[in-house]
Amino acid sequence: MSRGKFITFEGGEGVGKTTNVAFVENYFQARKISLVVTREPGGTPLAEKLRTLLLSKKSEAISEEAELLLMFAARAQHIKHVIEPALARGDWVICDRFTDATYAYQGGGRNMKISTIEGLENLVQGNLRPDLTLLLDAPVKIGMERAGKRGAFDRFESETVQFFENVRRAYLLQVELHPQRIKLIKANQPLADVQQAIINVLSPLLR
Ligand code: Z5A
Repeated sequence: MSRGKFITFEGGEGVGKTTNVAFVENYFQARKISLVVTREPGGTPLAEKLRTLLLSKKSEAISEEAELLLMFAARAQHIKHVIEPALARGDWVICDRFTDATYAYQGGGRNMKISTIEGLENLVQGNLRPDLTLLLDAPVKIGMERAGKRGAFDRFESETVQFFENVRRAYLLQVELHPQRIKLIKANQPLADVQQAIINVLSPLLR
């Protein structure tokens, strides 16, 4: 049994990750690929509890250090109980956000040291890295407008435009640092065109 592929979706808020994860789920299922679709923070009962705490605006003020550690605590559970077992049994894993989000939000957004994030990445993930990452990129204003239509904002969604500009810049830096792994998809175009661009990136994996 060969190991499954690990594919992550990334991008700022409202760029279309959830929409396109569902599209790719259908695309792979139609091709009889056995897969697990999951998300971060979250994906296990404990990690989902941590997600609720991280997104809630009602909790006590969360320090930047605590936020970073809680993201990696959730990730450690997710890897051990969901991602690694799935890959080992040959399933593909599609994950809505992973560690590139930590570089973007905690690194770019909160200004946490990159070397600290790298240390935690190595501790929690060992050698595990996504085989492919699709970064959906759109101007911050577009993403915020799309996300804004949903109503109440969570703790991250309540951040400033400048915060999201810093997040976007950090994501684009990740593409420069990992051009083989991370493929940039222009998300500011009609959904059908976004989805065609996604298929163009995924289809070589299926050969
Ligand atoms: N976070 C972190 O800080 N550090 C970490 O390490 C990790 C996460 C893993 C939760 O993420 C928060 O956790 C996140 C970062 C932080 N906070 N923020 N912001 P999340 O993924 O749950 O939250 P999100 O980014 O806010 O996701 P989202 O708002 O659900 O956005 P989305 O999934 O990218 O978009 P969508 O729901 O698919 O689409 C939004 C709307 O746009 C919807 O009505 C669609 O129909 C529409 N849409 C989508 N594509 C198009 C196109 N092409 N044209 C027109 N309309 C479109």
